[in-house]
Amino acid sequence: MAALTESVRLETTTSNGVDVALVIVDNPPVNALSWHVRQGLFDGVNQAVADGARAVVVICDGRTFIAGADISEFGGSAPEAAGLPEVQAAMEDAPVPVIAAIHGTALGGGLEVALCAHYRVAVSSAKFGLPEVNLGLLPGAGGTQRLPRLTGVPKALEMMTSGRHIPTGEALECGLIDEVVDGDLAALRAAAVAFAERAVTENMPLARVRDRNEKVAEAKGNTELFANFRKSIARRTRGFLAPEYNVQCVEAAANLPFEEGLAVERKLFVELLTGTQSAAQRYYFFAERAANKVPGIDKTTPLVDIQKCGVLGAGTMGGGIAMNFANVGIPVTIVERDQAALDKGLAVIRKNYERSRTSTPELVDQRMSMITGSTDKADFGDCDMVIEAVFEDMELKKTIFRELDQICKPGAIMASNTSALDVNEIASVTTRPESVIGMHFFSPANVMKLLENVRGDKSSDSTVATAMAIGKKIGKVCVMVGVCPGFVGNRILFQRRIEADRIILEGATPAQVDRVLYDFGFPMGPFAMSDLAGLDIGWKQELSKGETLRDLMCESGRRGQKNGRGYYTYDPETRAATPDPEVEQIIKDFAIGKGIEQREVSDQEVLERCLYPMINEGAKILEEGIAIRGSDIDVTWVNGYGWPVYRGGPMHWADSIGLAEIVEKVKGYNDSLGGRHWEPSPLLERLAAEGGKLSTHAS
Ligand code: T1G
Ligand code: NAD
Repeated sequence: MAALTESVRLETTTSNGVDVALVIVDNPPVNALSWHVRQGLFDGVNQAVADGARAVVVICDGRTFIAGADISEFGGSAPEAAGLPEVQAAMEDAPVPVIAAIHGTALGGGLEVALCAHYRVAVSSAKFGLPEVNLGLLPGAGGTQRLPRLTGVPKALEMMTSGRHIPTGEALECGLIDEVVDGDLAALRAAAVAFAERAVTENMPLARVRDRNEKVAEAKGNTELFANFRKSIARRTRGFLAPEYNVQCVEAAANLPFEEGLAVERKLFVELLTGTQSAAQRYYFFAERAANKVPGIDKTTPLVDIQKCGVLGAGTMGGGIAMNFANVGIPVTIVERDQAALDKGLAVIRKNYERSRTSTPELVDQRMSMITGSTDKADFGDCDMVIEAVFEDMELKKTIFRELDQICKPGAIMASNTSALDVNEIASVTTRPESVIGMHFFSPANVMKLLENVRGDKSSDSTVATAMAIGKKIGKVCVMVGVCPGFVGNRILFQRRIEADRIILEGATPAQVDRVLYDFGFPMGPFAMSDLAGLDIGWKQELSKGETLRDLMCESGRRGQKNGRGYYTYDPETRAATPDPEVEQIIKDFAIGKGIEQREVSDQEVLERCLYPMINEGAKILEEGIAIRGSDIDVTWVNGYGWPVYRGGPMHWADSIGLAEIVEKVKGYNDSLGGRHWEPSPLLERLAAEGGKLSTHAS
């Protein structure tokens, strides 16, 4: 055994007289292609050949094969080392068979390395993908030219623009791998060495993927194929640059010789790598992983073992929350106040399962069998965690928590799904506030990835750690926040709403505001969102006196999408939204009644007045320590409120504009418009003065 670099070693073994060299990568946590890995691979393959090995196996220690280039090295100053193309040439042009032995995830540059082996062997649990598009990139080490040569063009297009990790069965079927092994790393090693021996004894060809053109030839000049594919992903990839660049590379693979295709790939890769979108998406990659980390909480913090969960309230949120636990095999008891409400709630859950794309009758029954309905809270007695999702009313929630305090077993976690109420006040009515925490899911709770965990003043480390761990287990992106009205997400949303409601009184139209935010990258603007949620949430006809625009909208019979009339009118067939001149008149009259002058409002002003108060509020949230770090605010808004990930999030975006510019504008609007939301955050001013950043600020 010879150590080549700090993370790669060379071992040799003999299999029935055939000398096989193993180049072994060991670079935890995910064997990323850091400089010393690339150098080690290069040295390893060359030395193995020089030492007379009859075959070479490239394999990794730890939990996975190479999961890609080392993203943390991008834009950094890693020491000089062999480049990936050199490593790949050493493998591809080796005079002996090179076998890639894959377990865990072969992703990005890792799969591109494997594609330069002559053969690929994998364990049955392995996954394969080129997810660079999720980083605003494309496979920059030949993957765009080699993958379609193995899988064919349609498969490569789908994999590269979705970033999907495909399982072994699919990989074998599409020709990506040559052999599957059941078992662990040791079984993989043995199988790869046996395959290498066979490759030698049976004189198997040194098949270079780059030379296999038959599958790409099928798509040569087929402009319709690419046009149809572009159409099929247009909606999902709106605003992103990388998906189109990936398609252009596959087009080059179909229409150009390998080397020319490689040149197209290189050019487009560098364009993306040096652009703002990939910088934002790479920032976001690490931001999402950082959000998992709560200071003072680590692997030694005791967790409550959630074997059974309870949900109180089977309404809009309760039902979705229950599905999350059932989906990961945790039995759920869901309790409603009466049988009718329970039956209605369970019926909605079943319908949601039935209409999901991946559902089968067996799966629906299996999931429903994990959910037990009841109208008796005493059935929460054996639950390890109970999540309350009843009406947003403090007195009701306090009554509920007093009852849960009596019912729940010692050590059980009692969580509230409140969207804005004071978790400390709710906890204060129990004898065990240390076991109380906010777990704020987003609607629809079985779909939205974000989970805002709200730490009360008395929530214990164990309660906090358990909420983060169980959140990850049910597939959520968790952010830990402190107690304040609206927590992080809604509190920032409120600021945008204030200005959106104000600017339409000054002459901007709801459609203009929505278009500006839609073009910015949000799935929809605030007024279309109101129409979707319903204009009458919390509105009481008997109390309505036409004092607010919302009163006037509701008094005019508008309820939003649900009755086809809101800020827009909705086509009953297509649901298409059309701006409603009557609404614009209602707004104008209301504004004039308030003595507010109408004027031309520019799109830039709309953008600044909707987004800058959000940034200012984010800084205030950091000042108050409600968020642990600036990037958590970005994770909240990207996952919970549709902030376009290719802009990183409100904090990253503010940094990209420059905080001095933001402060100057905030002060300007504070002078001209006023309102607490325009009072500049001292932290924002300080960071602007010091050249600091919001996204990397930690409270
Ligand atoms: N580079 C650097 N660090 C990485 C990394 C990478 N590629 N992948 C993961 N990490 C770190 C991560 O930050 C975390 O650190 C720890 O590893 C565990 O990750 C030329 C240009 C492999 C499926 O996009 O999808 O190749 O927080 O918490 O949930 O064409 O990580 O513990 O300090 O996510 O088990 C393409 C990215 C790169 C794959 C494991 N590859 N990684 O998931 O663990 S671009 C990717 C993942 C490229 C070439 C191009 C996932 C995972 P820390 P984790 P996990
Ligand atoms: P909902 O009105 O759809 O459902 C509430 C359910 O609670 C109803 O089915 C009701 O019968 C039940 N309920 C009321 N009192 C009860 C009691 N004493 N015992 C048992 N069940 C009882 O409301 P929702 O939208 O699901 O909201 C629930 C909670 O989640 C609220 O605190 C809300 O603020 C929060 N929330 C809502 C959303 C959203 O978008 N709807 C998002 C995040 C958080």
